[in-house]
Amino acid sequence: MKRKRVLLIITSLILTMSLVLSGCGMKEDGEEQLKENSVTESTEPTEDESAASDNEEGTPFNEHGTLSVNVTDLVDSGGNKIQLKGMSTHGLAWFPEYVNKDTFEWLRDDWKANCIRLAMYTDENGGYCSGGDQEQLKSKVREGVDIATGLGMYVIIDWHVLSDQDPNKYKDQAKSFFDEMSESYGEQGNVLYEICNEPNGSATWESVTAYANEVIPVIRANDPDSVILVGTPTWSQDIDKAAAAPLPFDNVMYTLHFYAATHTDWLRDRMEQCISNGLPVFVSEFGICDASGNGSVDIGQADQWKELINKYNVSYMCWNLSNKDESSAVIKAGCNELSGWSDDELSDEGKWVRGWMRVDTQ
Ligand code: IDC
Repeated sequence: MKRKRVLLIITSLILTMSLVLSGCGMKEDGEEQLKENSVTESTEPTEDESAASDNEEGTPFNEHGTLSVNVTDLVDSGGNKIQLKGMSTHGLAWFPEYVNKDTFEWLRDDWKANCIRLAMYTDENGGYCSGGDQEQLKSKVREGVDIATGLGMYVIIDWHVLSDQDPNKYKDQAKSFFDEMSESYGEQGNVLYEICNEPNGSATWESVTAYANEVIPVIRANDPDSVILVGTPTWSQDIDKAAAAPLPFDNVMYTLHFYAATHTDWLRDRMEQCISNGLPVFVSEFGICDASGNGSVDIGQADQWKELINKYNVSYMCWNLSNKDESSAVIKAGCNELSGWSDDELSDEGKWVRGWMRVDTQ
């Protein structure tokens, strides 16, 4: 009897232990499974999640997700029209200090900007192709993209062609630059690429087309559906040339730039005409002073631009985020604050454009 009881106890002990052990085994497997899943989730975020990962609810990207172009409209992931609005930096080589979290966050929260344009000059002094430190400039661009991404804002990487006139001049550098950038940000839905700021001088729509036909496929290989902005001849005023011979790619918009004290009815008429003819237009740069970026502002003309731009829900980015002593700088010369500007610290253009962005929030 005694032996039997001991045997029974031993058998039940063995049974219990094996059950416990197999239970542990199952649990471990289960845990492994969970871990595997979470690793898979975090290494392969969907396009929308990747930029939203560290931004709070209610940020522009969190609300609108990945953008695309629907005929003339920029639309969000739900297919609703969206108007991007915000500030363009001055040249990143000249005013790098404004690429910081406090500045972008202030623009987002106080000005109600949802987008930042990072202007990287190509040919001016310190430009990417004219003696600038390329690694430093690229890391500035990356810093700007990362800050905007963390804040849930859209961001435009602008290859700022100006004195080089024809974008073909530095086409090879543009191709490797955009290859690198789109390889890094191909998974992010908040990054837009502007492949040439303002073709001018000898650049024709044919030469811009030839350039775009080489640069856009480089971006598309890494980032098949991001929105790409293309500058038009005569400092991005000849959108009518683009309307007559648009590029053979999806999710492309054509840029129109204006300076209100110089460009008036005739350019507004052109914009309206082109949009009515089906051209997707994006105002990736404007000022309310004259085309030199200086001189006095023209509020009357600026108001007419604003009305037209809002009528067609066109996106608008203001030139420029700096305290340079010129009227297109939105911060007064002498004010060295990087955020939290009072009205007194803003230029006339700064006050006017902040008012526009804040009133027409979406
Ligand atoms: C201007 C800057 C000025 C700088 C100059 C360099 O405001 O501080 O010295 O570039 O050439 C544009 C250009 C933009 C110009 C701006 C005003 O895209 O780079 O910035 N402008 O001239 N197109 C029309 C006007």
